[in-house]
Amino acid sequence: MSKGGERRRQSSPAYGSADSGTTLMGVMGARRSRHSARAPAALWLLAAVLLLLVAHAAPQKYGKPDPCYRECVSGETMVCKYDFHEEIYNALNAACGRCADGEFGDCFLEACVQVDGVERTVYSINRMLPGPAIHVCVGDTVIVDLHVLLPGHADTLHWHGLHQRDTPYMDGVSMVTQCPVLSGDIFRYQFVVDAPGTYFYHPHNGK
Ligand SMILES: [Cu+2]
Repeated sequence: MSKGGERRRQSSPAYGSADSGTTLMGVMGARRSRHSARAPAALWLLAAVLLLLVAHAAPQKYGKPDPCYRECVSGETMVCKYDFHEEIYNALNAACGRCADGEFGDCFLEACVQVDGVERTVYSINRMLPGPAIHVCVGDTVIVDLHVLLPGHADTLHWHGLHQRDTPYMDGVSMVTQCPVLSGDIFRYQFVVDAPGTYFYHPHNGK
């Protein structure tokens, strides 16, 4: 949610507006796009499509805080670095305490992935689903080190809606702009955010 131009309050919802902010939302564990390879049936079942949320989601609740979550000032840019650990993870696991037994407060414990309240396996980033929101300002450089921890699988992250004019190889579509990243490998995405708005990222499974 960057605010290019004038100073504006961070709490101002950029979501779905023509505001000058940029927010990248994580949509993991869920749907892969049409052009992605087929995932095992189990994973399809397990992964629910979770879309967009919060315009001003809190900084990453698991892992390091969002380094660039700030009030944007025109001309003041930052380099914003993130580590994303993408792994197969179980929703409603022990991290959720007694969430499934009706202890509502437990459902919001750190690293608890609720999905739709059904135990299942999902792809998560930093044990969050949706993945961590990235809040940056126009002109910021986003660096995401994607650690793929998906035994038997390979993946990429597609930064949906960003033009990537000078960095097309950072678009993140498997077999189109890059080869999929094998499990155990790390791939660095690096690009400058040149447009305000709210966007989402999602995986492109390739194997
Ligand atoms: Cu995509």
